Amino acid sequence: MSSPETSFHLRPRALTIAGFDPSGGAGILADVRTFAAFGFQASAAITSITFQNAARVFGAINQTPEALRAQVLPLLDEATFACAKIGMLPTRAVVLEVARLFREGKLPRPVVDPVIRSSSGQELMEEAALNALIEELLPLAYVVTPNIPEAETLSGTTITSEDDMQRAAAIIRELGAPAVLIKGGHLKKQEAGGKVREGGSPTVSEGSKAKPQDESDEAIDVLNNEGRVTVFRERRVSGAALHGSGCILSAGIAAGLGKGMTLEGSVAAAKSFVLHAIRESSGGA
Ligand code: PXL
Repeated sequence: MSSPETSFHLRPRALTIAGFDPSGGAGILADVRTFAAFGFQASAAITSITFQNAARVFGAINQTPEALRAQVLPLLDEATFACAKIGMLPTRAVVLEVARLFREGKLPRPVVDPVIRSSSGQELMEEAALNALIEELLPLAYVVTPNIPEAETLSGTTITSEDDMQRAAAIIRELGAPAVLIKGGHLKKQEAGGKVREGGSPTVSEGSKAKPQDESDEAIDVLNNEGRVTVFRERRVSGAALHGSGCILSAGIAAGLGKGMTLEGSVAAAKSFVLHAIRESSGGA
């Protein structure tokens, strides 16, 4: 019989390059938990050590590009990674180094979670890093996964409806990302249109048909995969805002891709994993 350690070393490998949140809610610890749950051996390179709790971020010590490279290179010497995700990138220099590492060709195309602010509202990325992320990293990504405020920043638009989400996703694709998933958790309740679908089954949209409805109790995510739009509709879990849910989602998508699933299938699998985590954290079944 194999011990958990033995089987761990037989698993496919997944890499996260992200920030460290000591609370374990977000960042690398959330990614590692997610990769493990999807059956991967997780490796991690830290871009920043943050000081925070659920209420606020107190500060951070960002890593240098050299420290980041020094963490990643020894891993590449001995392992082949099935999937990768990128989270918090605090500085322009770190963004450029990450882009360089991926361009060197030993890593699979990453899921890029463009972490700009913490859920408690503090900046986690310096302003000068954003252009580098757009210019250098979006074209290397498999998919980029902004939430609504991040999608507004990337697209330069205001998002208050499902139509706006679709428009912003197309704009972010024009910036160079082959695929974009905009997470609608921050969309105001009355602005999400359409019918509630149980189980989060995706509906393929044939255009912009969103109509605002007050009754809507949905969380909507919009995926634009090389021009093919899929809208994921999920019943909103009332009162739920799980610190780190964006990290868990992007790690879960990377894991699905690492298992050879389609992007649409990976997003659906990651979403149900996040929903499970939200239900657990809010004491539900
Ligand atoms: O959820 C965004 C996020 C990502 N990565 C790190 C974080 C946070 C939010 O606080 O701390 C390290």
